[in-house]
Amino acid sequence: MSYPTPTPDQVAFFQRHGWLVVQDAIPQADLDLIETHCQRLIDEKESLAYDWAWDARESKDERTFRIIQSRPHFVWPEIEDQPFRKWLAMFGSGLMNLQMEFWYDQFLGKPPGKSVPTYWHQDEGYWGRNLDDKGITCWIPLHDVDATNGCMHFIDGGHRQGVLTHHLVDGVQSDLLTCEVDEADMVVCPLSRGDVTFHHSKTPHMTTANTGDAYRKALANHMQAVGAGGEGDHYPWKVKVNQHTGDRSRPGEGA
Ligand SMILES: O=C(O)CCC(=O)C(=O)O
Repeated sequence: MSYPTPTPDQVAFFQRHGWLVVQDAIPQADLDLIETHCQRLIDEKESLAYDWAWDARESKDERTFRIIQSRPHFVWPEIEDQPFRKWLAMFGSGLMNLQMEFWYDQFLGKPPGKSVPTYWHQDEGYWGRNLDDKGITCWIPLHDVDATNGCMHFIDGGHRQGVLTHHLVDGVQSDLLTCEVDEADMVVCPLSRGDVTFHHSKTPHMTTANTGDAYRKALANHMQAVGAGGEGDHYPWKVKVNQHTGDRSRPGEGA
């Protein structure tokens, strides 16, 4: 199996809706490799990961890791040479009609029984005005997903409605943000292993809590337009939390 190129129909769908499901995009053997390395991020989460939904009642040493947030690169530097990495930028460029480059990734693991949703947000809400219409994300689940174990949900066409006001999530002391959306336009995207989603950096999206009996494991790959310069010119709600030192800062203050 080889990696697909975007068809004109897929490009038109993405531009209209702000999201796309690509079936059978990633070969199973490549997913096996990604999954093997990401397992270490789960096993050694205390030293290798943040808790993206760090409960405000927990000290740093007591974090329950309701959403494990880490980078495969920490345990697998060769990830940057993997075929799927090159494919992401090619496919994302086609969808955005812009030259896109890989920017950064996040492994997001939701433990069975004690996770929370990754609440509604737009990626630009985190990244700032610098990435205005210049980002795209490819979300790769490492197993079958549906609404019971944390699949992607999108607001259809939401990429055309500007950046919504975000705020920190009550009871959480990490940088997790959320915004209010009209769920009348919500699309739920169950996927089989090998399928992926792409979404525009302004598309509101969320994943549900994992109520299944195994870890929900996914790799989110963020791309930016070549020359965009990364995050910056932050919105006022943006907070940076360093979970190694406990430092909190507000880069968006005064924006
Ligand atoms: O996997 C998740 O829980 C959320 C991923 C996400 O929000 C993203 O890829 O932008």
